[in-house]
Amino acid sequence: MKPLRHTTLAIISLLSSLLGYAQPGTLPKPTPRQLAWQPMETTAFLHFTVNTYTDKEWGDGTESPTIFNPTKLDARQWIKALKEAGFQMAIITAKHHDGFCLWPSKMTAHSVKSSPWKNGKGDVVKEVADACREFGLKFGVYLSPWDRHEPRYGTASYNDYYKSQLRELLTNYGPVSEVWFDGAKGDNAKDMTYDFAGYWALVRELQPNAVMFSDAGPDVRWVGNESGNAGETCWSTINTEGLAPGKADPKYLNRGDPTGKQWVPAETDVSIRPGWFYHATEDPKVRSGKNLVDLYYQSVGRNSLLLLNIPPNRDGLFSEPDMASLKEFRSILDETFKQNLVAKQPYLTDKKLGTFTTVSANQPLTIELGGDKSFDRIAIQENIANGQRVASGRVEYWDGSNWKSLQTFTTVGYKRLLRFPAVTSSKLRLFITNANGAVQLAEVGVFKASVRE
Ligand code: FUL
Repeated sequence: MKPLRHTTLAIISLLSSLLGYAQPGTLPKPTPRQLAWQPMETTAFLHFTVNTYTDKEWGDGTESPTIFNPTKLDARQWIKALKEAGFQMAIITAKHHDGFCLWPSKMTAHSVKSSPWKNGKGDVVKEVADACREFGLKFGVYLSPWDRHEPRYGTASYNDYYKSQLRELLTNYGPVSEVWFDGAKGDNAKDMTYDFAGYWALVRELQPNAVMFSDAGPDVRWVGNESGNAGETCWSTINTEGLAPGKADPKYLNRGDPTGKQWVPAETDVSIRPGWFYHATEDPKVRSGKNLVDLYYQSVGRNSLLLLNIPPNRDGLFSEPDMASLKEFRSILDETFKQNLVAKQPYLTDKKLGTFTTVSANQPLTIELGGDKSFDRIAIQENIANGQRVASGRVEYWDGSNWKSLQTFTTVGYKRLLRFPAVTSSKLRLFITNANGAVQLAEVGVFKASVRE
């Protein structure tokens, strides 16, 4: 290598590190399983256990399995409603903190097999997995590490118990696309060192295509709140090297870290109701379809993925208000995004993330609308297969005689959605003002929102 090239590289590297970005060429990239996960956009959580019958959010493990009796349970009703509302995966709480198992685990009697439901012959996990297969949704499992029932909890042998349960869930129900390791643990809980390295190795062995969620990965990270808000700036990268498994500096969960060396995108988990479990008193407090649309903009529209919880009720069904909101949610989104007003532009409107136009910082990209159009939403997407590069940008519109500023934004990543009062114009200009290398712009969409938004 010639000395001059050395110097140039050294300058680029110094500038990149001064700007606080990873250096081109060393940009973290998603694994195939992460790349398959991100475009699902809307996924569902199903919180269901003895709490549904005790009206609690956290059971203490002393609940009798005899209280679990969802006489009208119909997982097909849940998954059909989710399918019609555009959800692409459902994750069931196979075991929550109370330790009650929704499947007949061989490891404990504290499960559906000791309940009156179907005379102890039922299996909620199986019904959900089968319904997901029938309706074409991916299937995921939540298995709480914190277990307030199992006597082995707090001793090393609990790790064997947990791994045996994980093995049951990952071998008996077909493909599993996500495994959720909840980091929650009560203040007065027994001390317990989880063998996360062992749990993760087992998932990789049994379900190599599944992504794993915990507070900080290995594949998917927590967004840092349960209110449905990804960071206005949201990088899919963080640093986890040298930290305990599943740990990261909490300050980066919400917005990520542009200097992060690991690709661990944020998942936004939030409930359609105030609680995670069903409580009849919360029937009037179900989020409206319009409110769910806001959540979509605050999560998917900020480079995250929405994991919306819809808790089945005591009968074992989704309740009417929840069903109505899901329906309204999808019909508003469909109406808003039905027509991309961008006049055909190679690659940018083909709905393929892998075909892109390369844009350098501060080089305007003109977007023609083919005549005057009224619009109030813009969608921008990067080809994340090659990493995340946009740090900031702005959009201008042509008012007939001048370019006028419309919106500024920060990160893009998988998707950035912009919402603003309607303007009428025939063309736009997009500037990437700061980026971590040449930007691979995959999609640009310009839309007029549904009046119901
Ligand atoms: C939390 C749990 O404590 C809640 O009950 C719920 O499962 C939520 C998704 O995660 O950490």
